[in-house]
Amino acid sequence: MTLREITPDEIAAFDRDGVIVLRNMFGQPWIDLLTAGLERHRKSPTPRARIWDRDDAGRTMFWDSMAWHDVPEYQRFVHESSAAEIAGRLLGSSAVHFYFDAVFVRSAGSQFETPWHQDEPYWSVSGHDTCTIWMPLVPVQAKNALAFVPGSHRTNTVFDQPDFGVLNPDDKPDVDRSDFSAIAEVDIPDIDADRAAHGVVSWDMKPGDCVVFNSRILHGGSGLLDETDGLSVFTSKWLGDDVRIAFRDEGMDPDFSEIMKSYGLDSGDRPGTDLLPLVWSSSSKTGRAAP
Ligand SMILES: O=C(O)CCC(=O)C(=O)O
Repeated sequence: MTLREITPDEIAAFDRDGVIVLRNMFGQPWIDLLTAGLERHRKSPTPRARIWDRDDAGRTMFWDSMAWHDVPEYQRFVHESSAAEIAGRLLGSSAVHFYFDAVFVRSAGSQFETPWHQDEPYWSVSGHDTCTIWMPLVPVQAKNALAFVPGSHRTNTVFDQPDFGVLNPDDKPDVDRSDFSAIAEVDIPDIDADRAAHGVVSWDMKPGDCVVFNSRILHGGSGLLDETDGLSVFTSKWLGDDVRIAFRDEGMDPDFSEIMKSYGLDSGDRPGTDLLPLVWSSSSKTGRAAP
């Protein structure tokens, strides 16, 4: 059960813009649960965890992904919160599989801005019907929140996506690298040079609010924090009806192909198994835990 129904207008706006902010979708118990999960997670990160940025004053940006296998609080959120249903309603999908969680944790005053990019070109799956639910666990101002170019999820352009593997000030070995230059048709436009011309949107948000975005939308920013403000964000990634496993020749980050293969998944398969579980379907109406 969601705190409230997703309206037809919201579904239409998400389809048109590729992004929508939803207010008060998760009650405080879910925020407390994810905050406790993040605390546990930070003490025992996955092998993929990495600092993306460390400045001279010691401020950091920490990232990790697919930690839910080891973090019971994340597991509970995935299976029992309304997140899967929100994704399913907005995507117009009849079945929603969980893909992975990722956290983005900036210490107070971090100036690090996430480079503009699309998500789906990096993924070990492909499809239009995918989304991320971006949830700040602390209040965030619009100027510091993740920003989006509405409608850019509809472009068929293959952009020269940034290589996130270079974000590695601690020189961690064996990080995923990506190079789209051989397949890219165009550079990502200089969106920050004229955000208004690109119609860039972001929102003041408080814990319980979320932004849901199609994984093909151009997004970035989410930094330049004031000296007293940190930013902890929990994201969950969801897969809808047209998604297929897709092991790409170049660019997978995070590269989940090996773990997917170990679960018997191969390119062209529909998501499934305990790795990418079916969490919600329009017919089952199993309902989610009350917020
Ligand atoms: O929060 C951020 O800085 C980046 C989030 C992001 O790029 C994503 O969830 O795909």
